[in-house]
Amino acid sequence: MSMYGEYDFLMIESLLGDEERMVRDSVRTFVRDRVMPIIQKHYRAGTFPTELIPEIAGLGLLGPTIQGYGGAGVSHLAYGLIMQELERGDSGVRSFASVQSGLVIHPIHTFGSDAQKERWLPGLISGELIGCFGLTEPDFGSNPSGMRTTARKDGDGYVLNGTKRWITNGNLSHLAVVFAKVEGEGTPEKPHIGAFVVERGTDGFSTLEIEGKLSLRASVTSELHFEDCRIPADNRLPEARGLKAALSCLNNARFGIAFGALGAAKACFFEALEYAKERVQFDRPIAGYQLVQRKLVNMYSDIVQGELLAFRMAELKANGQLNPAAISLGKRNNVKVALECARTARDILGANGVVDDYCPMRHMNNLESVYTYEGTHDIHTLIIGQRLTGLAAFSG
Ligand code: TGC
Ligand code: FAD
Repeated sequence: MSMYGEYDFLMIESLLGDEERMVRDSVRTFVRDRVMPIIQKHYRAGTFPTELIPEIAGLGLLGPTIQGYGGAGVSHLAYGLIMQELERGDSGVRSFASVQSGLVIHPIHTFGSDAQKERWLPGLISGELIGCFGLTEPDFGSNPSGMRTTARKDGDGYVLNGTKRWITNGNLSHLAVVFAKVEGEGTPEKPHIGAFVVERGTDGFSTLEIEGKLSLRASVTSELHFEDCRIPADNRLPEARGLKAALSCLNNARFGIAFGALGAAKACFFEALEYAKERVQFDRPIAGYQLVQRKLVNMYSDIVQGELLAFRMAELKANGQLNPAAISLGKRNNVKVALECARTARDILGANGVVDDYCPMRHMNNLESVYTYEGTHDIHTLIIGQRLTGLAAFSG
């Protein structure tokens, strides 16, 4: 079921072009037929459904906005809708695709040389190569500028040392896009940050999967270790200059999350709506009680407003006018909406809401990670606050 058709009071469907509708419908069918039957099993086991990777790639969902190298070259709105449909299934499946597209394919496409693009993009887009994005470190999450990972120029290569933590797709990856301070570049107080592609199998590079997650269980999250890890100079992305390059990649991923989170919210809303119409207490369906209707109406209202925000973001992005503060507005608002919808849906389902035969608690647990990654809710509060006041409140 969708927010379209009989539920589309604002005729949002009419904002979609034919290609966007087709893309959305094909991903929706894929999620219904291929993700939903296996997601409970993977979530319980704490495994990512790697068996779906060829189909995800076959549908053109990896690097879908890229023109050339095998990319479908779809619109930004279509990209957002892909993220939304994937996250309707599970945030872990959306994370897999958004990291590969927004944080691996995008930086190589934007900051790489022609030779680097030829070398890695076709494999990443066809799903034969999986990548990850290493920015966060154990002691530097919200404040990546403090990173300790270093790259030292040594002959015709660089030697990397350091640790990246909380890295989506880490243990699945054939290559990692890693940010490091380059010794001897910039000033001692503010060393230059560069981006490097490190391939699995390189001596001194290892990955360790993080166990015990109660959120995003159907997603692989890892630590990346670099110990005197020597890579060829050709593996440095030449156009990635400074932290700005890393932060600009986040714009893409945050844009996708603004759409994606609403997919999780919709899944929760429709499950709660159906349940409330069926569930009888005190001789009436609970959907007939005013308090339950208010919960459903609040969910619906928040989702529709979030959707309008996301669609406007896509419009601005298509025109090259989407600024970081607007992206923060979308990520911050829509993830909060989704988390609240998941909690409300869980409530409407009563005791049934706490088991994984129903989706709200799985989505709720996932959304706790989404609330934190790609800039925490409060970091986005501060980004918007800075834009409004002209004053940065990130540090004392
Ligand atoms: P600051 O001095 O503000 O900025 C440094 C330079 O970067 C520019 N800039 C941006 N450029 C493009 N897009 C953006 N969004 C940008 N934000 C900042 C800025 O203009 C400046 O340029 P220049 O030319 O002056 O050098 O940097 P700061 O160190 O004060 O930090 C600002 C802050 C806190 C907003 C930033 O560090 C931040 O966003 N922190 C949050 C970190 C974060 O989001 N990490 C995400 C890691 S990846 C991840 O979570 C993947 S989850 C998996 C999935 O997506 O599924
Ligand atoms: P911290 O920065 O320590 O923040 C802790 C708390 O302090 C938060 O509430 C925060 O809002 C608050 N806080 C911090 N600074 C301020 C301030 N100045 N003012 C007010 N409050 C503040 N990273 C990657 O690089 N690649 C990935 O693929 C990736 N995948 C991830 C997958 C998962 C499942 C998770 C959970 C995280 C992932 N991350 C990834 C890391 C993620 O980006 C970080 O967790 C996030 O940026 C926050 O950093 P932190 O966890 O160190 O929290």
